[in-house]
Amino acid sequence: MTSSADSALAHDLLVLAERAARAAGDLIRDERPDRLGVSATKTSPTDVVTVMDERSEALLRDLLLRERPDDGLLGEEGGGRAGSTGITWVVDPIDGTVNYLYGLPAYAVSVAAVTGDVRGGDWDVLAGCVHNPASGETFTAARGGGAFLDGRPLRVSDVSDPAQALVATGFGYEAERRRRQAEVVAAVLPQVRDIRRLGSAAIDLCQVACGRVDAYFERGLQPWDMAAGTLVAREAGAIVSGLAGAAPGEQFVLAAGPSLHAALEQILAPLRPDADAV
Ligand code: LIP
Repeated sequence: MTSSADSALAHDLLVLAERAARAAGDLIRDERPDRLGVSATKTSPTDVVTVMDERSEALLRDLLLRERPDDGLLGEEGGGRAGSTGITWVVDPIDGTVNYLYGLPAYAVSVAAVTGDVRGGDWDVLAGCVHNPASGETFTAARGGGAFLDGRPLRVSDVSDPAQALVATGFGYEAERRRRQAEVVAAVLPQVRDIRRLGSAAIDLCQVACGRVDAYFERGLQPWDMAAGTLVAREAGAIVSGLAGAAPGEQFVLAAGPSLHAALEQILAPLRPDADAV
């Protein structure tokens, strides 16, 4: 992002992203039925979809494409729609669906405007918003414009020693992957301050951005889980990558401040957290 025109576009996209995320957040918070059920499952019987996931994504789709009808859109619950502007909206209508289903206040609406090949993994985020309607917290970032929590600028922590690091992580829904992920966490746990498992990648990445955790890693994230949160974390000074210089993506994501990232990667890499079988 270099020119003032690029910055102006990123700002305009961020304004729309935040408006959409807040509107969807109000919907899922205020219209959550007392007896919320599971309307479908995906990769496993515990990978659930609720009617509110579907309603939230419909609201996001309608609002974003009403304002920008020629953009593309990729949502967790509705597949994709190609656009002609080069900009694709990547949305997670409820990130942390299981938390939402159980009434745990750690879920978010994640909205990002990206350019490039989203499905192919070669994409850049221009603007992103992660809104937690339960807490009311809204994380925002425009490319090159910094990261903010409710308008206050964010900076990652300066922890450099893994033994002092509070590290967030998450797990997939399939048993065999969870078994491997548990092996990785068991090996990491004695080498760090502690582990946190919040249940939403979008929120985890934003916690790195504001220093509430010092690092976050996970295997298996989809573009909608991570697009907005990755920009927020990077704009707050985090390095967000895969392993060995790879781009962050479904294979693996590690987000940490620059003084911690390499030391934590040295702990993680030998454990092969980017592989389901070793
Ligand atoms: C969630 C991710 C989280 C992961 C959970 C789940 P969902 O996304 O944000 O990082 O650990 O297992 O995949 O399914 O709530 O949209």
